[in-house]
Amino acid sequence: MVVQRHHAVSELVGDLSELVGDLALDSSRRGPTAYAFPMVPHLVFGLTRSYFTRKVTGYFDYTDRPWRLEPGFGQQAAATEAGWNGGIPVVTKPDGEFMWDSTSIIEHLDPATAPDKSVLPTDATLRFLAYVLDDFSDEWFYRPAVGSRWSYPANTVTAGWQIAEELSSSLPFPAAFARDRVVETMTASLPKLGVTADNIDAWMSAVVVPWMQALDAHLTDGGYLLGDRPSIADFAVFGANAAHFMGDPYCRELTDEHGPAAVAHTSRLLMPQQQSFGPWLEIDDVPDTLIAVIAEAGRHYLPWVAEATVAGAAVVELAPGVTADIASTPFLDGARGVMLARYVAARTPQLDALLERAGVLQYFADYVDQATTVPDVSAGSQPIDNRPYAVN
Ligand SMILES: N[C@@H](CCC(=O)N[C@@H](CS)C(=O)NCC(=O)O)C(=O)O
Repeated sequence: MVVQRHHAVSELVGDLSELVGDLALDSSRRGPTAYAFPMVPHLVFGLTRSYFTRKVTGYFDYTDRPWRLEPGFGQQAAATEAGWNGGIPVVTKPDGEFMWDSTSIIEHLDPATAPDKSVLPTDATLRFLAYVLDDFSDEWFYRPAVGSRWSYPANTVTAGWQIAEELSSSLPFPAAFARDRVVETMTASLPKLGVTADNIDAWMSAVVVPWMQALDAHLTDGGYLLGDRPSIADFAVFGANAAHFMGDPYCRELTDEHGPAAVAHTSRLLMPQQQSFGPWLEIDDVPDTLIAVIAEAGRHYLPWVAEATVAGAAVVELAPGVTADIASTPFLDGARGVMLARYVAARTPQLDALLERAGVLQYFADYVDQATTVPDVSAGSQPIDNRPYAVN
C-alpha cells in the first residue's frame, strides 16, 4: 500500500499502522519462528516520571540490559524485607536479587558491562569528576525538579495525572483519587527539599536556568559531559531531564529556551542504539565549558552541603534576599563522607588544579577529616539508607 499525503495526524497514524501490519504479515510468511526469548529482564519498581527511575533505566538502555517497568507497590513488602527503606526505584537482577540506590546500582553493574559501555572512566581524575557531577545532579537538582513539579500548575496537572495513572494499575481506587493523594503528599514534602512558594522562582532562575545554560554551552557539539561517551553523570542528568526538566511542561519551556543542547543530549540517550560513541576526553585537555559546568556546583550546592553535613542544616542564598533553609539527612551525611573518601583516594596535583580552576577545591580539600570509606558494592547494591531527604 502507498502512504498518501495527510491532512490529519490520525489519518497518518491509521495508514502507518496498516503499513506496519502489512510488513508483519510479510515477515510471518518467511517460515517457522522459534519463540524462545531467554533474556530475563531486570524488573524496575519505579515510575516513568521518576528522576532516579529514569537514571537507572537510561543506563540499562545504554548498556543493552533488558528491563521491564513494574509501577506500583507489588514488591514493596519483599524489598523492605531485603532492607530497603524507601526511595524508588527498586530493581531486581535477573536472578531476583533486589538492588536500590541509583549510583550504587550503576557502580555494582559496571564491572559486568562491556568495557566500551562502562560509565566509570578508567582515568581516576576523570572518574572523580564523574562522581562530583553525579552527586551534584542527584542531591541538588532533585530539589528544584520536585519543587517545580508541585509548584507550577502546568507541571502539577500533567505529572500528577501521569503518576496517578501509572500507579492506579496497582491501586484499587479511582485514578482521580490517587492523583489527589499524590499531589497532596508531594506538595507537603517540598519544605524539606528547601522549596517554598517564596523561593521556587529563584530556584528556577538562579539554579536551574544557569545550569541549563552551562550544559548548553558544554554539550553544544553533540558530546557528553566527559567526552564522546556517557559517564554515570550523564545518566544522572538524563534522569533529571527525562523525568522532570524535559518532561514537565513549564520546565520544558525553560529547558528549550536555555538548554537546547541539554535537550538534545537527553534525547540522544533516549535512543542510544541510534548513536555512535567515541573516547573519553583527555584529562590534559579539559575544556573551559566543562570547568563552567563543575563551577555551578560551587555556587550553592557545595557550600551548602559542606556546612549542612557538619551543622545539621544550612541556609543557602539562592538569589539576593531569597533563601532556602535546608537540613541535611543521614543519607546525605553518608554520601558526603563517601564523596570525600573518593576525593582522598583520587587526590593529585592535577585533580586539585582542575577543582581550583572550577573554584570548588576548598569544598573537598578543607573537609577531608569527614571522609569515610568508599562502599564495596561488588556483592550487591543494598545500602542501609536510601532516602535523600527526610520523609514523614
Ligand atoms: N538514593 C536514591 C534516591 C531515590 C529517591 O529518592 N527516589 C524518589 C523518586 S525519584 C522517591 O522515591 N521519592 C519519594 C519518597 O522518597 O518517598 C537513588 O539514587 O536511587
